[in-house]
Amino acid sequence: MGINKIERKVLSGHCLSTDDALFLFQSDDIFTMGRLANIIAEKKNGKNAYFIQNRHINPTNICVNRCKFCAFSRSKGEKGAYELSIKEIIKKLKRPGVRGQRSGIKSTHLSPSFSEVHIVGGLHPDWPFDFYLEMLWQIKKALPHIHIKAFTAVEIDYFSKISGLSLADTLSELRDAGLDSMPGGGAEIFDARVRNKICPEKIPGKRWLKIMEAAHNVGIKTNATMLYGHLETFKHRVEHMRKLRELQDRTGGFQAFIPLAFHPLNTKIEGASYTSGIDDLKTIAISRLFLDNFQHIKAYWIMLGEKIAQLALMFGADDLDGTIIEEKITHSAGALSENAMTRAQLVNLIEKAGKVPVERDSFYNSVHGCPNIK
Ligand code: V47
Ligand code: SF4
Repeated sequence: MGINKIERKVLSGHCLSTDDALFLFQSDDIFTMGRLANIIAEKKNGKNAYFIQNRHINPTNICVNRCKFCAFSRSKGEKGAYELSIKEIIKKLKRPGVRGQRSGIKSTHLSPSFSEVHIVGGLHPDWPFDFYLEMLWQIKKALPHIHIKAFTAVEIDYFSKISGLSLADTLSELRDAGLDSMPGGGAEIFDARVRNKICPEKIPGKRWLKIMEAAHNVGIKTNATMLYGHLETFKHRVEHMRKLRELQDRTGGFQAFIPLAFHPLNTKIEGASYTSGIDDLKTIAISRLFLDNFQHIKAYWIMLGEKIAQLALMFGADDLDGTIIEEKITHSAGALSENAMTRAQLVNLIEKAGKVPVERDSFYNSVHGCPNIK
């Protein structure tokens, strides 16, 4: 096998094998991978690079799991632990946003007209399932036009446990209360041995996949993620993506794949460091080439940093995520990026990468009806 054989496979529209993906991870020829991944990205989405005006909210950092890679979570009563009331969540949603620290973004530059709220948080030991239903219901009542993308598969599993409801009923109740789609967090790395080292309390990979399948079966679209750059090997990454590709073949319910670059600060992963730009770009490119049945690959700029995320648009990614406004999970672990970007900054990054900025809704429809610029 060689990169030329893989190139012929890609150009003739054949699916890459796990051996091909592993070969690419072991290769340093990122320019060939990037060029091929860009060809596939443009076949799927033209020159479009998507972004969304959104806002992140984390209702609580109190979590019973305390994953070793998570610098965001706290135990109940610990210094730094917080809980937001539903009123406080809605107040945040009605406020334009906080200032960027380094870019000098003023809150008045941050558009209040975002279209999506992304809500994930810790597994709170005391909050009942009804609290989450009420949260969704109240947000919909206060801001009916906002799409609610909320709760990782890990939270859904926890809700099913605390409510005593089946997975399908838990998901249906959330959907009926206002849940529009789900993010892709909590997947981490499926390999059981590594998972046991980095997040021993978290649901197994098999359960994560089962919950996503159940969500897709009740009509809830989701994303999928992979946390990389900690203790896993390239083989673990390929196996992780293979399982996602197989589930996507069955349900078609994943919208985007998002490789999440591990951030080491304040975590309990010993000896770990930041990922390299080369590894970030390689992982984006290989995921674009391997996950042929995923329409979108997201370069989450918060974790990649603005500049690598921009380069990722030339390495197979077609989405930068959004304006974010307030980000706690990665910033607790030493993110080097800002907390927020304005719409104009996102448009500028995309244009300078030679792509067409398309402001999207949560289902990748252009909010202006056709590819738009500025
Ligand atoms: O599940 C936690 C990860 C995830 C660290 O679906 C860390 O559109 C790096 O899933 N270093 C939450 N990563 C974020 C997430 C996400 C973000 C943006 C968009 C979408 C989407 C999903 O963050 C967690 C975990 O995998 N995480 N700690 C860390 N130290
Ligand atoms: Fe809790 Fe999620 Fe952090 Fe794990 S990653 S400790 S489940 S908040």
